[in-house]
Amino acid sequence: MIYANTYGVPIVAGAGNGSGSPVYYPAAYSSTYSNVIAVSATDHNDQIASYSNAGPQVNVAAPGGWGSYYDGSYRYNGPLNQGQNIFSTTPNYPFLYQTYYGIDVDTTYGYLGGTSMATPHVNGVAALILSLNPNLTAADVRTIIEQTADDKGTPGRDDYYGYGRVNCYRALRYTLEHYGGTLSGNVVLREHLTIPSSVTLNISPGTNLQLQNDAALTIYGTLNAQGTASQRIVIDGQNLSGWTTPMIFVLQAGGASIAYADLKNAKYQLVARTSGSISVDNCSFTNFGGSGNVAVEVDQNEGVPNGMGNAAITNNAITGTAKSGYGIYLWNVVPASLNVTGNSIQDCYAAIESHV
Ligand SMILES: [Ca+2]
Repeated sequence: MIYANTYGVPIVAGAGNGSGSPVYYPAAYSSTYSNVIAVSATDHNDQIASYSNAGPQVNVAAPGGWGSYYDGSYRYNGPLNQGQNIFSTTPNYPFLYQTYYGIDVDTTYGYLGGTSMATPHVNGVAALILSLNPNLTAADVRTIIEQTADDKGTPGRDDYYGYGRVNCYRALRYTLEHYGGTLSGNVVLREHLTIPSSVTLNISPGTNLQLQNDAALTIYGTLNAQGTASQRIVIDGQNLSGWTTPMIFVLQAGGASIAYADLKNAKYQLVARTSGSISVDNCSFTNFGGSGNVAVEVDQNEGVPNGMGNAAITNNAITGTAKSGYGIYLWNVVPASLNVTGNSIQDCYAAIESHV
């Protein structure tokens, strides 16, 4: 534990299947080392499993399954166990549960119940948190998992559920909204993601970001969305319609560097109302058409008194629909420097509307 803690490695351990206290070691080290996460088990009804150990060292609960006792033994795969237990790898040779205890668990893959089955859910969430932000400490990871668990049982932390049953979705949102991180691969966002000041969101080259349910990015911190010529970023608003929710909204002192990205299918695609700096280079903007709609807007925010940083909108391809919408809209803003060059703007009501 000490060695792992020295290197910032989280250790996730099952509380034990002793049906009560105390929490077994090594899970019980969670009260001594901040890299240790002690996991209790919930059953198929999202209630603490009766076999789970409990105690002040429990940090979080996770689905551990239940099994049930009939025909004279514990059953995990029978007709009465449907939906109760946790599918997992098992040994690919006959093993003790089968040969000695006679438990009906399959070789190679099978259903079982226990805090050993609960624990990997938390390992997985910890790994996903670190995949978003590998700079987090093990203590950060534990804090995120605790703070985003769904509280169960008596209100607040308790000795059965710890801070609650682990919630992967909330943990990942919390990670980005408190610590920042990097999106990559295929990402679906179904709720607004707000990046606060002093936090940075990176979007990797090749990322395909789908915004559903009018979700969008609101940036008070920093957005780095820099694709490459061969690995462009796609941000698809899926017909996001509201003006108050542009696909990317850079606010206050936030900043954004966006390059080699294809933005599409939203009424307003990028709106910067910030005293920070923005650069938008080699991007495309399509399907924002409609009267008054805008691909790129730089707009003095009434709440931002100090003008704006540098604004560079260069080498972009902006395509309206049936000569409607504004390509680039500059409104009531005085950037420290303004560079609007090299853009190809077609089929808009106005290519560049400037009220600088
Ligand atoms: Ca509780």
